[in-house]
Amino acid sequence: MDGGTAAPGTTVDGMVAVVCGGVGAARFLRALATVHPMERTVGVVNTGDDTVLHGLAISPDLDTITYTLAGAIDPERGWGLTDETWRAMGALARYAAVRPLGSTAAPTWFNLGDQDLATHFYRTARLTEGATLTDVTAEIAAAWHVPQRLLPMTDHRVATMVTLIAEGDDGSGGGTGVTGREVTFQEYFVQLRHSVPVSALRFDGATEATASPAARAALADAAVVVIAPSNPLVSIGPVRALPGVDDLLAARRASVVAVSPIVGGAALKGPADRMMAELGHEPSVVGVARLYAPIASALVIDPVDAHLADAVAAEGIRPVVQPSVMADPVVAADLARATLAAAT
Ligand code: FO1
Repeated sequence: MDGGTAAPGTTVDGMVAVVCGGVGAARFLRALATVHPMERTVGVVNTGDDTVLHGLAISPDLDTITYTLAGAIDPERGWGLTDETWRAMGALARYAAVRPLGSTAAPTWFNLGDQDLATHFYRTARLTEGATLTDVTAEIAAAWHVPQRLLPMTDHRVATMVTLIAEGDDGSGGGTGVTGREVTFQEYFVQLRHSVPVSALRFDGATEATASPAARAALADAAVVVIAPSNPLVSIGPVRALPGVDDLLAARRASVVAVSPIVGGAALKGPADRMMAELGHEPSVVGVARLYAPIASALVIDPVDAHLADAVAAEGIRPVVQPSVMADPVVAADLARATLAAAT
């Protein structure tokens, strides 16, 4: 474990590692920066959402976190850059109109802003030169003057794949027997606007991949590990699917604390509540507790869920009741402080 001196407002002397998805994790890291030294914070970030479009390597969760910590995120969308322009996307529409049948050239369903494109150009060029995603992520964070250490969960390709419930199938397994279509995460999330029910998830490549050495060391050596308020299935799930990660967290679960992304039975952002229900998990803090009890000793839940604290405890994880909707900076800072306190 790391040594060091506690800064005002923090209860942790050493490193804090945060297991991250996108928007929820980015906002938690931004809050954490107000109560714990940024140089002693490391984010281990989901890359199961990563995609290649126009030949460009796109890492949405890494970019959402980088842009948020740099103060450059678009606050309404929660992804992409503020004051963005979309001229390249507009120009692409010309080619989409003449694309032959069967070609996937010039996709316009995934919006890449003119300035955001520079990040994907840089990442793609450096990966082509042989740099690892870990190297490139550090370079991009440095370019944006982000002091926190941001690590992709792996340097290997892991792709979250989503099976959609087939038309006419009620998802019970006793229906038509027809398996639904499997799509990439971004096809499900952006192209289909996460509006189609899902019947299965698969993390393609995860079993052959390894956590990057830096990510593994961060999760093993940090004084405290926080599981950010991200989707437990598609944001935290891919990190947990890497060989050895769950065992590593289970072995140190006394100093692992999770923050529930489900408040009052609804997701703070995105489809986590629906997806949990569709995949047979209770869409509540109790369902979250069940998922995290093997790897975390405490779960931060919002006061609207205080009546479920005993049910959370019955799952074998200690409930910590704390306002968790990061609506303003004071609530967010208090959440970060309480989360660290819960793990020590
Ligand atoms: N989300 C959308 O809903 N629509 C988009 O067109 C879109 C583009 C996009 C471009 C770059 C980027 O880094 C993220 C982008 N996102 C977009 C967000 C995104 O893909 C999802 O929010 C995450 O993958 C889920 O964590």
